[in-house]
Amino acid sequence: MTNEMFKKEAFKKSVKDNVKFLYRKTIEEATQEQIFQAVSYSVKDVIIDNWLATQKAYDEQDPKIVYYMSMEFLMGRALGNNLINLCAYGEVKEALEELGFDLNCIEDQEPDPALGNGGLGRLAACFLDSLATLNYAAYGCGIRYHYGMFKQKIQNGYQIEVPDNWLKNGYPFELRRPEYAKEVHFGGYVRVEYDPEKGGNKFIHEGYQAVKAIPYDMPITGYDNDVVNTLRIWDAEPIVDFELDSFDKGDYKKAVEQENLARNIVEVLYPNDNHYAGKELRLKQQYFFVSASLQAAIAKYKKKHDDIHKLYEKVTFQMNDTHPTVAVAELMRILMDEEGLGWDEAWEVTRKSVAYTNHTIMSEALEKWPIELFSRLLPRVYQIIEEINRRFILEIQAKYPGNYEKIKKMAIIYDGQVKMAHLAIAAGYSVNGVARLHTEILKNQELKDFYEMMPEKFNNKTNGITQRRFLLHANPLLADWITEHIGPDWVTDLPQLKKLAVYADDEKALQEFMNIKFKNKERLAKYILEHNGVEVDPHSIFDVQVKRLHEYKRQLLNILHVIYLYNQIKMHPEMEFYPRTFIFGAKASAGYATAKKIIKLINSVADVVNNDTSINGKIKVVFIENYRVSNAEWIFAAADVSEQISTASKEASGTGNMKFMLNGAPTLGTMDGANVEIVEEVGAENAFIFGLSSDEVINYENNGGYDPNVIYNTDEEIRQVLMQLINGTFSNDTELFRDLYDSLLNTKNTDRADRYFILADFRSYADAQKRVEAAYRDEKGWAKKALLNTACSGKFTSDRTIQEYVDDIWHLDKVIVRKK
Ligand code: 26Q
Repeated sequence: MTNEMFKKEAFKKSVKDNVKFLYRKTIEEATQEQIFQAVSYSVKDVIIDNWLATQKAYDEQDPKIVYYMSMEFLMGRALGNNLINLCAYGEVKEALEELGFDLNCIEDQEPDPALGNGGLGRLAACFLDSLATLNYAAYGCGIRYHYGMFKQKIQNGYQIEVPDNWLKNGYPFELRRPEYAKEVHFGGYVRVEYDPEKGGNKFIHEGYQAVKAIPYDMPITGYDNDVVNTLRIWDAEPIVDFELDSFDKGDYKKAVEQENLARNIVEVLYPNDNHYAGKELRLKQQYFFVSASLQAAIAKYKKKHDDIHKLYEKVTFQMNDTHPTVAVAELMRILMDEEGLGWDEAWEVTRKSVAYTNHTIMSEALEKWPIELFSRLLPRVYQIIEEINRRFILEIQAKYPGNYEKIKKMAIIYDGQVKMAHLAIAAGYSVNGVARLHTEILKNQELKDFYEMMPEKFNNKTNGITQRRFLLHANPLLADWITEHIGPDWVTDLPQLKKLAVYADDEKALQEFMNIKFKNKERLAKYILEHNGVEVDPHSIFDVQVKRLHEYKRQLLNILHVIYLYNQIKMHPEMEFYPRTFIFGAKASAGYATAKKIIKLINSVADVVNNDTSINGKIKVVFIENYRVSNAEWIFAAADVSEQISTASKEASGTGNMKFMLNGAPTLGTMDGANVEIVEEVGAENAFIFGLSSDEVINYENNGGYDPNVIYNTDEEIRQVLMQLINGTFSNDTELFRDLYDSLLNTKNTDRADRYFILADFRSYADAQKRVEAAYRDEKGWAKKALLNTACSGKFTSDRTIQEYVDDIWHLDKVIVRKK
């Protein structure tokens, strides 16, 4: 208990008052949704005091600030998380019980803010939690999309996308700040004029369209430390007629165009994950929030400091992938055109202020913008990128005289395209990957030339997750049990979990640990029955793969293996088989046909297998609709097996893998991304590893030599599984899954058959699954593995990741907040 307001009686009164003021109702008359609003306002009341106190502390102590620039923040619900971090969850739960409400149901009224796709967006959210908890001054900078990630409905086995109108009832945890609005300009042209005062040219941007960027602030509470940082997301509003430049007054066409621009720009999140779509509107979104955020950061700096040359001493911008990389040129523009710096001075400030994180080596995710589009939309910014490119090429030439290959491979502008990763690396003072293996692949393969030229910029920051949301909130039974055994310090010091290792052979402790897992499985089974109408047995093994649907993540391998097991059971009914529930959850990008087909396949297999009484319920297949942060919390807590089966080298890190581990589910996976480090922490005997190594995959990719048809022709059981895709076993329409079949065996639509090495890894995967089953039969042995996974997960807290960013990249100062 840290707050007076959370004294139960005061809190109850506050909720009643809010219901009265907001809705003119009594507690008895209010709907659950209205209670949610009222409770949230009561909580916000407390947060606001801490928020003011934090900003005052920052004002007084003047710490360096990190601006985490990201197109995505996958925050998930705020109410429960805020109560956890304010250490008021228990108190509020009791207060609401006394008023006749269940906090869980109230939490369930909150829309699940999904301003992100998957890993990259959720990482940004975990980082904000850790930054606040570790007492660092930070802003998240992003976009207030009116529609976030779509809601997924499954109809007849197909994914249907439903718009997610999360702002419909008003969102209680945001604060509109119109007094900090900024203007952002698009299009037009640049006029060059001699400026006698400057003794040089002046660049004047004219004929542009303008939108007003209005910030909305969301509080980010630290855990038990009174810190409240800010996520600032920008909305767009038209510039109304009386605000137009005198030049444009009465220009009706322009007024309409500007209004449309403002309406479109923040309308919706692009639902692409690990896939680049070169859409003009996407570039508008990027520039919109980057420009507004930089303007705000510089204005804030200038309030306290008069020397803009030293901006980097107090400010640093971290670019979450290349999506905000236009920041490099926009910062140059502001420093030169608005602050009056010369090129060299501006470049010095810029290159000391921006840093870049790479999240993918998938070539289809690399951002390249056509020059035509870029220069038309952002003429002045494009000019600046041209000059950065010109100077960068000179540097390359100086280092590698006569080597034109290098220029071809490394230039920022080449082949009619602007390459955002090259811009980010040329300008940034730090370039990092997100897991050890990923960073090594960047250095030795994808970004080899850049690493050779500027090795000092490259570093690794293995991802992490916040245990406050993914254990303390998601799994209260396990959280309490851990605290009973090792005390509460793990909440802010996750490596303390190591102390649980002494219970690895303690039968009572193991029994309790597995009882908690069972209760969580019952909770999930109930959810699945309510939401999917499928009955699953909590005694069965819960084998879970939840993540975005992507071919490289290989949900297809998983479901093909399910078909294989089904065949085995049908063929050998007497065979020993431990009942298994295969749980999937995944959204496919709306335009990704193969991904959508895989969802249909999973649901078709589920229909056949779940309704085949001859297998006695030994296998159940469940596709959880609308996988998102809120149901993820329940799913991780209930998992026995964590499926992390990406083609080695393709998954930069993964973070779901860490959430499963934290909740005591051993990894069944390839040596990819952070799986490598998970195995290193927990020991190979407590994980189930299979498949080609990243070196082997990369070698095949570079030199050829892999032919899935050889496997097809020699392995009868695999051939049977593939035949069943096109012989009517799972659909009367034998053509329905033909594309999936083809993708594995022939090169009709792609340059390579089985791009993701599914057949290559199939046998090895099936063997690993056998080992899982054998291990699970040994009850005590499994409990020990599960417990050791939790005990060894300490490294994967985002608190550790953030501390590494602070020590090696950002160099921030801790700030202590004292109230009153
Ligand atoms: C780019 C251009 C246009 C439209 C969309 C995009 C786009 C959007 C999202 C490109 C990529 C993404 C998302 C990438 C992502 O989530 N990567 C994941 O990042 C995680 C956090 O580092 C890693 O754990 C995952 O391995 C990685 O896949």
